[in-house]
Amino acid sequence: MSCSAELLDSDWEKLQIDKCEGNNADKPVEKLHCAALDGRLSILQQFFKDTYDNNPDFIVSVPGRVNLIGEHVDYSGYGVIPMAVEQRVLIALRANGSEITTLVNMEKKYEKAEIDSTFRASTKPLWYHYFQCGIQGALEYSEAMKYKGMDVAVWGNIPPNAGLSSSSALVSAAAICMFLMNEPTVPLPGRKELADLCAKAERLIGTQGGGMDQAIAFLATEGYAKHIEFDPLRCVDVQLPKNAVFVVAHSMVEKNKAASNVFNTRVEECRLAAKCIAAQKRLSWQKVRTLSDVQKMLECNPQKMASLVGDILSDQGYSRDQIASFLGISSKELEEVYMSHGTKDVEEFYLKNRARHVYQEVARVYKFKNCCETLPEKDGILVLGKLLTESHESLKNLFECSDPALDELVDISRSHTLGARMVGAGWGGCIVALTTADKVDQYKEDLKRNYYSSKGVGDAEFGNFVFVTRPGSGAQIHVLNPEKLFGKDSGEGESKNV
Ligand code: ADP
Ligand code: NG1
Repeated sequence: MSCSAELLDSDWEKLQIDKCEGNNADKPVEKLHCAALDGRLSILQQFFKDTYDNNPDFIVSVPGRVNLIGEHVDYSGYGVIPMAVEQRVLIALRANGSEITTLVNMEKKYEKAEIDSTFRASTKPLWYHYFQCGIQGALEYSEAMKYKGMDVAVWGNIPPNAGLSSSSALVSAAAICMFLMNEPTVPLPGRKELADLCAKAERLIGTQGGGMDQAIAFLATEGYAKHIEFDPLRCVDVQLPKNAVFVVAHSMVEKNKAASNVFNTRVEECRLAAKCIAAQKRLSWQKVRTLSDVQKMLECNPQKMASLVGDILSDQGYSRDQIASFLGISSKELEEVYMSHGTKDVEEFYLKNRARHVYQEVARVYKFKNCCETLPEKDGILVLGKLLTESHESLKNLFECSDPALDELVDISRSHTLGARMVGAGWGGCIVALTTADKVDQYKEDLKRNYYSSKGVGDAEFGNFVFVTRPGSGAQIHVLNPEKLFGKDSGEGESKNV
């Protein structure tokens, strides 16, 4: 089986996942009892004490992630290969015996908030709305779950609005907090269950994302990337080539996905493309929700689907009327039954290029995994780099979710890396580049000279924008009050510096 060539039909099946393995996916997040904290944990503990004049009972810690390959495919039902990053959201908490939760943040730009058990989505999401999503998700878990007020202090160091999943880390950590408040009456669910619950919960903010971010937040294994597939959630560790070094570079353009409809428009375009392909193939398109649904119905592999899309759909943008006539229904029915409200002001939907991106990107996910598993490191890393570059071209030209700043960073990266691409939803945020240890310093110098110096970034701040990243661990709970060590999975553990 060759990595750069087409995958054979038998390869597709072999590369799919049939189980959820590694890192105790069915077990709850373990509790680490720590007599003394250091690093960021102890700074947050002190901040909590100064604010509330009391010790926190717990500190919940959830990582951000960098997605290595499989961008904008999770909500179409397809797998991804992300890894957790070192940067994490930390939440210190203690029950306060009231109906009100007080939230303070170590960063001044996030204002203090007081919230109760109610939550209504807003078109201008505030930071604590993400916390409320997590709370709502936890409360929906079972009738036995009860809202309980907490004193909370938050400290995150995942660059926000940058495609590294800061929002999902916050949502996921908040859900854990509400479960901790309900122990021992309701025991903590397993990591997989929590990941599904938090993926659903984050949609309350208004964006219709897939489940990638919450899945890696809970299921990450230190030292490994993860191949994750959905419906149902399955995952397997991916050993990256030992000589591969991944560098993240922030474009300094921030994009809050929930504050505009660009993300949901892509979700809608993929859904409508799937329905139109199904209609043209005389399948019952009403049942089709995702590009993965129609691919399975047609029994074609994703690579073949990518070329089939070219025969069925046109390059032009489709109006609502054109899509309705494609499906043989009225525009009113299309809008009322099959479209979401968030895209009401969108006039044209680009179905062909969005679907082509998805099917080709899915092929790249399987090739990436296959390379990690089968190719010698020296050859494998070259192919991985090529896959990253192809992915970026596709996100830029077919999915149209890049940004000139991201394209510039990818261009600068060409000479010192094996490949680079934008990461996360896009329209700003970060790139991830693949290189080797001997090239990292020169690459960073290049970035500094050609990108960051003109933006006024000095040496002291440079590390906040450009950093080497290694696969980190999933969510953790640090128990500061030994009386709160409920549950048979709890036990002594070591709290690491974070
Ligand atoms: P990302 O790609 O980082 O997940 P989103 O646009 O989905 O970006 O969400 C980012 C939002 O999450 C921020 O605008 C902020 O409201 C919230 N957020 C992220 N990190 C923090 C933090 N450390 N403290 C408070 N809120 C945060
Ligand atoms: P970011 O960029 O971290 O918000 C979003 C979605 C993912 C996935 C990627 C694109 C959410 C919470 N996250 O990630 O599910 O669709 O975009 O691959 O919606």
